[in-house]
Amino acid sequence: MKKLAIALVALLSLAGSAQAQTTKDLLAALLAKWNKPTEPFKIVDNVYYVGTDGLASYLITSPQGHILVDTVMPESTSQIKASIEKLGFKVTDIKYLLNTHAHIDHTGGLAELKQASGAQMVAGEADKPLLEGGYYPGAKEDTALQFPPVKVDRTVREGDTVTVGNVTLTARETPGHSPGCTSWAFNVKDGDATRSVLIFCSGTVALNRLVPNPTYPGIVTDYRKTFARAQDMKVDILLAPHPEMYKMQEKRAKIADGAPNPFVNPGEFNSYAATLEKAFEDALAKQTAAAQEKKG
Ligand code: 4NZ
Ligand code: ZN
Repeated sequence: MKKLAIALVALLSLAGSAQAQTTKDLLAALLAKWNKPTEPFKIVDNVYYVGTDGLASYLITSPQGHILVDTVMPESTSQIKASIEKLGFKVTDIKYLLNTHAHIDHTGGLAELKQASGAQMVAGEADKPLLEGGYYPGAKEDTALQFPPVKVDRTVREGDTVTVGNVTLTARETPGHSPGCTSWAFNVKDGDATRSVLIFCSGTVALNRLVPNPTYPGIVTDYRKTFARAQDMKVDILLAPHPEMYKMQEKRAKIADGAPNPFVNPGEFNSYAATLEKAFEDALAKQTAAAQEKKG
C-alpha cells in the first residue's frame, strides 16, 4: 500500500512538472503492477473482477449474455480472457464492451476482445474519436500512449442505458479525466438488500494539462461539473478502473461466508470525490503558478 502511494505521488508530481520525464518512462514504472496477474473473483451478485493486480476489468453476467467494462494494457488482454474462462463464463457470450474512458490503461484490449466476442462497443460520445484513433487527447503523436483503435458502435450521453437480459447499466457523464469520461450505474442484489453500484470513470488529474494549453478545451469546467454532481450521487458500492481507488485488495481479503459484503460502503464515493476535488484544485493552482512563472 505504501509503495503504491509513493508511486501515485511520483506519477502526479511528474505529470505536473512535465517534460523532465517522458510518458514512456512514466509507464515503465507502472507496468510491473499493471501487468501483474491477480485471481478473478466475484465482487457481488453477478459482478466479477477480471482485471490484473493494478488495473480493473469488470464482467457483469446474465443468462442472456454479458457486459465487459474496460480492459487493461494491450499486452495483458490474454489475462482478462483467461480470468473470464476460469470463472466459467465464455468470451463469446459478451454482448457489449463498455469503456469508462479512452486511456491506454483501460482500452488496450478493446479491439482484440471485440474481435474475439463480436460484441458491440459502447462509449461516451466525446471519447469516440479517441477510441477510433487510438490516441491520448491533446497528445496524438505520443506513441507511448497509443493503443489499438476500436470501432465505437454506439455512443452514450447522460442517462442512456445499456441492457442485456435483466441487467441494465445507466451512463452518467463525469467528464474531465477524459472528455467523454463515463461512469456506469446499476443495482445488484446483496442477500435480501438491493445495492447501488457505480463504476466511477475517474477524477484524477494524472497526465492531464489544465492550463495554459489544456489537454482539451473546457477541461477545467468539466472536472468541476463532475465534482459538483458527485456530491449528490448515492452509491453503496464504489468500483473504478484503478483498483486502489476503492481499496479493492483490502476489501477482497475480507470476503467471508456469513460476513457482510466488504464492498458495500455507502458514502465512500462522496468522500473520495471530495478528496479528488481538493487534489484537482491544488493541481490547477500549481499549473497556473508554473504558467505565470514561465511568462515572467
Ligand atoms: S491514467 C499513464 N488512466 O490517467 C497513462 O491513470 C494513463 C494514466 C496514468 C498514467 N501513463 O502513461 O503513465
Ligand atoms: Zn485515465
